[in-house]
Amino acid sequence: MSYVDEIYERVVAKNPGEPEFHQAVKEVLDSLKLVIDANEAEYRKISLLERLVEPERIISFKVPWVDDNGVIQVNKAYRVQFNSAIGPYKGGMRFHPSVNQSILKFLGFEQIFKNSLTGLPIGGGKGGSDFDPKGKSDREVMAFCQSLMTELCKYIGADTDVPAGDIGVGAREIGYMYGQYKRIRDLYEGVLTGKGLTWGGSLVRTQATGYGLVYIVNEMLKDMGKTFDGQTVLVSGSGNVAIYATEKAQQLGAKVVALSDSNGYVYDPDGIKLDIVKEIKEVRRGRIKEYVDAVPTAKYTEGKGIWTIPCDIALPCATQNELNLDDAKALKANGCFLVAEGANMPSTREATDFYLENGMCFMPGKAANAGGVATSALEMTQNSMRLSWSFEEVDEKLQGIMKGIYAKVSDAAKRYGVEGNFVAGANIAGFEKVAEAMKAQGAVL
Ligand code: NDP
Ligand code: 2IT
Repeated sequence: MSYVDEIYERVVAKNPGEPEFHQAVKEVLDSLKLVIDANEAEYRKISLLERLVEPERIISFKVPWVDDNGVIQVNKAYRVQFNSAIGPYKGGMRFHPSVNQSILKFLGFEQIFKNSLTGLPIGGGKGGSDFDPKGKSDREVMAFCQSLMTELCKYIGADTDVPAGDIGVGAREIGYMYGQYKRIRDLYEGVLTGKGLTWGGSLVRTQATGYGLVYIVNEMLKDMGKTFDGQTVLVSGSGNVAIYATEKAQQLGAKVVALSDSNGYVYDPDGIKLDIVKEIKEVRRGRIKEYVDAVPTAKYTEGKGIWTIPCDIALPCATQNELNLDDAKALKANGCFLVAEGANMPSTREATDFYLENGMCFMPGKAANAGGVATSALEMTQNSMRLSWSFEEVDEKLQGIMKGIYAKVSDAAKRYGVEGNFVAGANIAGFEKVAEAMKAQGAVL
């Protein structure tokens, strides 16, 4: 059996009941076959893959907090410190009822390669809780965040592990967690990113993931002799990534016709009016169906189905496995030629294989959504230097980073004889840097 297959079997056997983690490992290992087969003896000798698929540390803890009725609630929280070969653990915190160890391990594993692709010195980590911020009062969210940080603050630090936002964690949650960290540790340091602009945050961080996604798609389009101008675009989700992907795509002349949430999707053939979406989602914390109250010519449909709308470009920006084989087929049948992932692993493996086998241009999340964490790393840099850069300065750096990622990903695919396969390109290019660092540092991780 090949080294890669052997490791995958071992991962499945040793991590039972963790399907998302198995899925993420399989995708990466399948791509790495090309590299590993060429260097098998060397990698086997240092047990590189055994070490790569095992998190350095998982902290799992209970978060008790008091709700508005005076009742004590208990949630589970985790921080997966996956790999620190190239820098301190870096990755978001997700608050969603579906959160479990499998999901956080898949996200932490992906983050290793994504962070490597940015070219910045950040290792891979992820955390979160099964706490659901939906429908909670600000005071309840504060109580939860403070209780979580009372425990988490023992394990993180500006040079150790730097969490940020993800699903269910935005500026409000980062603020409450940061305040509690500072209070307990008595350190005013860049321990979290995505902070508010008056207390150490970076300009462009809010927009970074969505903007970065559109910047890398722009590079892909350039190579095909196309531009965003006049393209019809579907964006799933209506949270942080979806909103700013829509904003930048519109600025570049695209027509974004749909957005969604976990209840359903809106279709606006005239083009989504983003100021209305921002008011609903960022101010009122409402649902996407409220869009049709303000825009009666738009249509709201309950349930899945967004991928059946005809488009040129699809940008899944909600959550893992939101786009399956049937969705991929529907996209292709209706004229979609390019898919780029704002979310982490939104396409199932079958959908991904379909894009690649049917001539669709596809950029996987670990490359396409790396602009968020890259800008987080720029926030860390500014915090260390104790200064802040202008919007234009950060945006320019972000554009440079996304161009760099596209170049690395396409180059790695070419080097290994799979030109245009950006799944292989992203996994290989991300892996190469981490593997070299692990080799150099010896049997410490
Ligand atoms: P938000 O919480 O701001 O928004 C999440 C959006 O996705 C909401 O519209 C939400 O709908 C929808 N969604 C979440 N879970 C589900 C589900 N199970 N089924 C259907 N829809 C769902 O999160 P972000 O925009 O920050 O994150 C979106 C994706 O992007 C995630 O995969 C995240 O890991 C990834 N990402 C985020 C980065 C960041 O900087 N924020 C960076 C890189 C990747 P509803 O309100 O109904 O739950
Ligand atoms: O998935 C991701 O890359 C994020 N949620 C952002 C992580 C970060 O540290 O900014």
